[in-house]
Amino acid sequence: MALLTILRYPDARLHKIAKPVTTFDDRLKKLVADMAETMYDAHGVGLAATQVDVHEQLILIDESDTRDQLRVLINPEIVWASEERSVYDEGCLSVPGIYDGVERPARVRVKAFDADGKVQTIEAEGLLAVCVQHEMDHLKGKVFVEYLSPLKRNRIKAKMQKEEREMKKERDPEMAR
Ligand code: K1U
Ligand code: ZN
Repeated sequence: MALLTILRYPDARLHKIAKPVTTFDDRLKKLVADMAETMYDAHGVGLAATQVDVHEQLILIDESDTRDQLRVLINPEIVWASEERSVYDEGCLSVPGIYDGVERPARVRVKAFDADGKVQTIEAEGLLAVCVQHEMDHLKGKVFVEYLSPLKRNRIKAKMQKEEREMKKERDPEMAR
């Protein structure tokens, strides 16, 4: 297994549209294993392939307290969403340290394949419903900060760009001179 690099907002690759998975082979299983290691290492509840620069419709979620209930959703589709909506303070491994309220349908029914190509239907509410919708947005090239006001989004972008410059300087002190 291997730890993968998580793209950080405002990296343009986070806005690419993911393509459907067509082959359920060992390459896909290795990608799932590497993404799971990366998600658990980063203490995330979810991870979309887009975030590790793989533009295929694959998301992982583990919302359990025990961190041993991995869900693998391939080519996920929302087949039903409740009219009732709820607001949740979302976070994102691609926008570390930023949390803000996003309103979405409170419950969703999702159809997806697992890593063996078997169809599954998931009835999601609470954190699972939030996370499924957040990760599916990643596959469409959308980051949760795009739900926030332009003022908030621009502040977040500036903060992330400043952090990126500081991290670059730490990696290459020559840049600081
Ligand atoms: O980067 C990601 O897409 C993963 C993201 C999933 C998510 C969690 C909660 C709300 C929306 C999306 C995270 O794992 S964020 C970090 C986190 O561990 C967390 C944040 C808020 C609540 C619970 C967990
Ligand atoms: Zn995210």
